[in-house]
Amino acid sequence: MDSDSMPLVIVITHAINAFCILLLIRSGLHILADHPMLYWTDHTRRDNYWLKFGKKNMPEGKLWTAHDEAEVSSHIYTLPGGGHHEFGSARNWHFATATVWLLTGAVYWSYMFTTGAWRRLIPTHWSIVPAAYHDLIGYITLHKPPIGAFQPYDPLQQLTYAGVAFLLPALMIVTALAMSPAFMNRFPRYMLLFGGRRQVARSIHFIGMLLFSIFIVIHILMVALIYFSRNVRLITFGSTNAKLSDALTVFISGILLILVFNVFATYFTLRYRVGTRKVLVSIFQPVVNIVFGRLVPRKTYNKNDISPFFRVNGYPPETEEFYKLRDEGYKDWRLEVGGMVEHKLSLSLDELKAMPRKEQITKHICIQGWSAIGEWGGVHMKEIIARARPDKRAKYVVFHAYDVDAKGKPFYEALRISDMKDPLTILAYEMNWKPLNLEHGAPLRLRCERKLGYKMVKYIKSIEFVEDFKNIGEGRGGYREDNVLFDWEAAI
Ligand SMILES: Nc1nc2c(c(=O)[nH]1)N[C@H]1C(S)=C(S)[C@@H](COP(=O)(O)O)O[C@H]1N2
Ligand SMILES: [Mo]
Repeated sequence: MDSDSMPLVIVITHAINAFCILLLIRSGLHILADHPMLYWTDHTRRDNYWLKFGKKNMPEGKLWTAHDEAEVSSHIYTLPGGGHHEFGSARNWHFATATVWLLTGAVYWSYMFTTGAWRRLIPTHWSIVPAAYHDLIGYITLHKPPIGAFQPYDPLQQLTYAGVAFLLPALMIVTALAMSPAFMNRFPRYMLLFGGRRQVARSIHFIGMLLFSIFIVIHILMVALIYFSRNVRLITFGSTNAKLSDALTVFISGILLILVFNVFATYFTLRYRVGTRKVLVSIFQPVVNIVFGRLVPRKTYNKNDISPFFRVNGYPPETEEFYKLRDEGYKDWRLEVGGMVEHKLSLSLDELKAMPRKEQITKHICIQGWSAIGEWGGVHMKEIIARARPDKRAKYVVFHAYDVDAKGKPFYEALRISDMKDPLTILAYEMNWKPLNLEHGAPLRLRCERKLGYKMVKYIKSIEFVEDFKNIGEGRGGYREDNVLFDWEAAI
């Protein structure tokens, strides 16, 4: 056998990639399980999906929420596995791994393009197509090509690898960006790639995952069946001159390491929920902050774009205090504004309605995956800030709500004061030109269009300006961050 070699950079990036891809697929499947429906439209309803997993059907005539639609997913196929409670961890795994995967990809792509090594994969002549077809027929009819056919790859292999190493990752990145509310609302033209529809990007991202999975299965089979001893030397030591026993030891250890890591990842994530969140978030948060943190939303829609159906998340408050306010048409309800401010405020609904009115038609993106377009009418947050005059030291605004969970913990979310200056950050008392109804957050809710839905607090009770949020709730800056381990930035 002629000696052959594979550059060490490729050996290493290939190994890291194998490690990441499995984590990405498994955490991605858990994310999907939290809203197990895929659509081609952003007006998501419970009957206009093109693909649905699970058997749940929501009751007619009774209030249900998108959280009720989440499916429990298996610890084997998904990371970490479990119900909605662990969905935040799944996302944290997905984004932390994606960060490592992107860095690895950057090293790999830089190497390929700066050294001319791309010629190993990217075809430069059309003749590769018939040659690849010839190979395909060969494989289908179970004819093993001679070893000399691999220089270093045979044409079919070269085409497939080029697709998997360049096109498919690019597709995953392009569709991932289009799912971020911050990115989507800042770059509406980019969204035209997907007909302006985020759900198209989400569906294609899923199909990309399927293509990766199909590739992985066939790839493993082929390298195992065709000249395995050559392949295993190349992917471990980068040279066909390596000793087979050494190569096998490294290869088997690598596979075991990946399997053990996956088992431990689930165990640790469920056993040390908060600690795992901290580590994972610290990996991707800086990247999210740099890439998505400064994107000021600008996209608004027209009256004809409004969705006929708008899902609900979060049940209306069930406290005596709130029942009384609700039953009396919120006449005694007051928005209390306090914390580090010069002027504390206590505003009735009529006083809020007397302030300059702002109206906007925007697309809501829930972290779970669904979306809908609605009209929101209310007061811009800058009106509140101008009247309350927060202290210079205050950095965050905390929105406290009336709803309390079964353990007695109230809903709240903290955002940056700078987010309040966005043209699309309002306190809405109106939806689709009607007074905000009970399900969608009466009497007042936040709209901050660069964020995912969970930041947009409904049933607002008070607003507090603070320097830090570590003394509120569990200190992670929001009810969802505290309880289901979502990340704080809520931009992707
Ligand atoms: N007070 C409160 N606000 C909340 C929630 C909640 O449970 N309680 N859920 C959030 C989530 S996860 C989403 S997606 C949106 C949903 O808004 P909608 O019910 O109007 O669709 O509200 C957000 N605001
Ligand atoms: Mo949500």
